[in-house]
Amino acid sequence: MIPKLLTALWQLVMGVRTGKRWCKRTLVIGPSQPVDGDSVACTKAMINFLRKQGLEAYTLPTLTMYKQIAWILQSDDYHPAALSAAHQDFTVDNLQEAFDTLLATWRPDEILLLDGPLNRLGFDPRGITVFNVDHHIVENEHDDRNAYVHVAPSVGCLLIEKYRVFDPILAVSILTDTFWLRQNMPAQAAHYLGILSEHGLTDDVLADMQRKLMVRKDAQIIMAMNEADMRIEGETAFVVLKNERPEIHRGVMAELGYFCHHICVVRSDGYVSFKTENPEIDLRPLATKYGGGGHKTVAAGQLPSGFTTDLLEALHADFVAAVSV
Ligand SMILES: [Mn+2]
Repeated sequence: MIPKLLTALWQLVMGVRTGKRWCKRTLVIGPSQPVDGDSVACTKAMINFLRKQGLEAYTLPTLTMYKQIAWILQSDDYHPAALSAAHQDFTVDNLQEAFDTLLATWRPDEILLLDGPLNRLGFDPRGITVFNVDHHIVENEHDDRNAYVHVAPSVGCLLIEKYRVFDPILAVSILTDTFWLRQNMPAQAAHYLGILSEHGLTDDVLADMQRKLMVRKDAQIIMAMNEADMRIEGETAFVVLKNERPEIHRGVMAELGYFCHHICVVRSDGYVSFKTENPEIDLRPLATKYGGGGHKTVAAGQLPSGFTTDLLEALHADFVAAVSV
């Protein structure tokens, strides 16, 4: 147990040093989707960081979880109250319900939303303040009472740079969002890995993390591609899946990356991923038009439920136009 006085002193010092005073009770979460190695690793790092100083921190169950990253969070990262309706893999069908159940027992002073904008929170925070740390720039960078939104390879890099969180697990955040230092500011990312290596990220730890991240692929990915509407023209792939599983969608994106430069994959529930290898192309206007946002060369959108074939055709035409430069 850390004496209350020390905790208060630390809160004060960090407040002056980083511009952020951490609360007594924080609920640390990622966006409702996508759940990925950045949001989950950052969640874990922040829980460790806050608890080390004698503060209370928990996360909420998520709507989805992947084998690759399921090892990062353990049961004690969740408040027992929030787990009452959760499945064995700590997922729930209804985030609002999980949050409301938690509130009945444990009310956080603040919700810390990592790696996604406020509109991806996925539930009504019931009046609790949300502080947002994100590297997806929708309009402008922010550094104020409600948010720290800044360009970076991953949110993990922002936690390192701005908030002096040096948990080795943040290597997962960096590897995930840069596709193993291949894109999205890879040299910057290497710089942040260097900082982590001075704070406990050893060769063994990093090798072990990578082994855990590289699990065998799901053969359902092949099946999903087989039954999808696949339009491949030259270097451009436009694919409409009959499947709505996020991990299958991600797998299909990854497979197509071996063959195509420009990829758009629509999930059966309307979630759309956009990706291009051409750094001259900006996919954000397209993603914004289709209800989403993201990075210049990797973005996502959301079609309304029950979307029509007309909308799909319009999306196809807009995507082809956006990548034809
Ligand atoms: Mn991210």
